[in-house]
Amino acid sequence: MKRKWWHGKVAYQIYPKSFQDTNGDGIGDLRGVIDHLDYLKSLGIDIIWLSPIYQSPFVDQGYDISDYYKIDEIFGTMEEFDELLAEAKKRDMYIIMDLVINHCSDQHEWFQKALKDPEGKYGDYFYFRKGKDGNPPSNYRSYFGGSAWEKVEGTDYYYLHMFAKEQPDLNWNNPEVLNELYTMINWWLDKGVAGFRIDAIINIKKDLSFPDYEPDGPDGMTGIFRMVEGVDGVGELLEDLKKHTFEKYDAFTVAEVFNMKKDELEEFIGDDGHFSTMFDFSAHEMTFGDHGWYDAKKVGFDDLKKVIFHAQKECEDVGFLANIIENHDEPRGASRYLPDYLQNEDGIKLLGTISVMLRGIPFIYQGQEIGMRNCHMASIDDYNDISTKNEYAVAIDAGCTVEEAMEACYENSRDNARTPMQWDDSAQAGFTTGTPWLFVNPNYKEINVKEQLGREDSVWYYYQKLIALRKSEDYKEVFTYGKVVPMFVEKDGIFAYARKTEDQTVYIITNYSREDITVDLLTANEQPKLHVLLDNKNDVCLNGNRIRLSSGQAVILG
Ligand code: TEU
Ligand code: CA
Repeated sequence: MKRKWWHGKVAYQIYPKSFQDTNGDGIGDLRGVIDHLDYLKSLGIDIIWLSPIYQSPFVDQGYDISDYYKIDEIFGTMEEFDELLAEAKKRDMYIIMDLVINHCSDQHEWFQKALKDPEGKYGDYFYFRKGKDGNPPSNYRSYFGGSAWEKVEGTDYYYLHMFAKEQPDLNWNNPEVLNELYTMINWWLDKGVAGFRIDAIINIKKDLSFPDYEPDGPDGMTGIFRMVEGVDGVGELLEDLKKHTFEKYDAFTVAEVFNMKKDELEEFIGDDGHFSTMFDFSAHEMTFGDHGWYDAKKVGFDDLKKVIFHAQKECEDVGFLANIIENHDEPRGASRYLPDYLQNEDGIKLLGTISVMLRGIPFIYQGQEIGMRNCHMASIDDYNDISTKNEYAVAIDAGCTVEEAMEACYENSRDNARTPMQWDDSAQAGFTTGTPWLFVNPNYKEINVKEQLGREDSVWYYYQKLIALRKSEDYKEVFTYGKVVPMFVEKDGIFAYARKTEDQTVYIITNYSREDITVDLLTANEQPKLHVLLDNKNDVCLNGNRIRLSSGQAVILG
């Protein structure tokens, strides 16, 4: 495998709206990010991914961009962005932007012009098609509910939107569109961003015959993912994209790709893949219900163990995954994956140990480093997210009670992870002096950065130690390049693996059961003396090669 500059780095996702407000308008801003660079540096972060900060009407929280060359004024100015780049550079940190290019906002100039003249130049920037006998061109359901085709008033035309109707899909068959996008991407790279997290990119290739499919629900429609899955050729588009942009800058790219197949991994994240890396969503994919959040499946720790090992195995000779337990679209990992009896700091540290020490690029989502949890809001009106509102409606339509539909939001809402960052125990968790744009989780009195920075055994310091160990001189080689070798896979309650290079081995062993568990690590002759490198409870019982872990204990030995 070729060595790349980003190997061995640790990344952190900032959701700018909820990170830190500095001017009292209740919305996080760039100044708030700049002010916390030292905070992130001390945690051990190298790469910062900013969720979208471009000009946007925020129908989908900035994933609907109306001008790719502007910073939205709620976040600040381009000067402040340049300042952020410069300040990050001073600290040897890298900024990556969110690249949302499957679609733009309906307020984008291109789309506004297209609406006026669907048959003109800008009409061809999008997918305008005539309806069929008074119906949309095909029976696709968008990701956020309802038809993926929106009628243009006063014409026979509909336009395609895989997400909200305010997010029209860009026509990737039009060379002019590609040219516009490549120019824009290179403009940001020239500015000094180190790369991109690439949004929803697997959706860019359409089947231009837009075939109808057998309905998969009572609405007579089929989820639009069906069309994307059924069409070949996305690879050519992605290769072209890379050649014209990222490759020239040796940029770091992390793609949002779901349901990747093993035989496509090399093409996507191999040495010369379309992307540097992509997120491992295999745990999240397990939750997909047949209909929506109301029938989402629970993922237990046994399942988590299975899918993580599976994903690691598939990639070990190919490339690196980006490992997450949560992000801005997912509930909090602590709330989602940990059993009731591990809903505490030990459990949260255990989960962090498993994720951060895997082979790949760890991505820590803001607040994960203090163990932030899901947030229960009283009514659907308190939620802001477009997807949450849709899934709630789907649940009610399917016959769920309000309580059941709310329960589905508690478990799955994207707003669970979007509540403001909890900095301290003052009003609004120190996030803002004004009224926050989204409800602050009332648990901020107990769970906040300030409290944890004042307490040596906190989740925060534990994450700091995990990262420091991962990057330490003596162990960075094995934690970066060592293979993941699953251990005790048949043993209930143990999630353990070794990281192994030719001349070094370390062990990550965790007990997620209710009971103490004793395991024998290795046969004596295979074994030099083991040292405890990290222990979330600081009391591990290591006797030769025999180790006893209490419930919720996580240790790293080397
Ligand atoms: O998400 C893409 C995507 O496929 C989502 O529908 C995802 O499956 C869902 O959020 C899970 O609940 C990306 C962004 O991460 C998301 O925030 C945006 O809403 C979406 O693209 C549209 O840009
Ligand atoms: Ca602000």
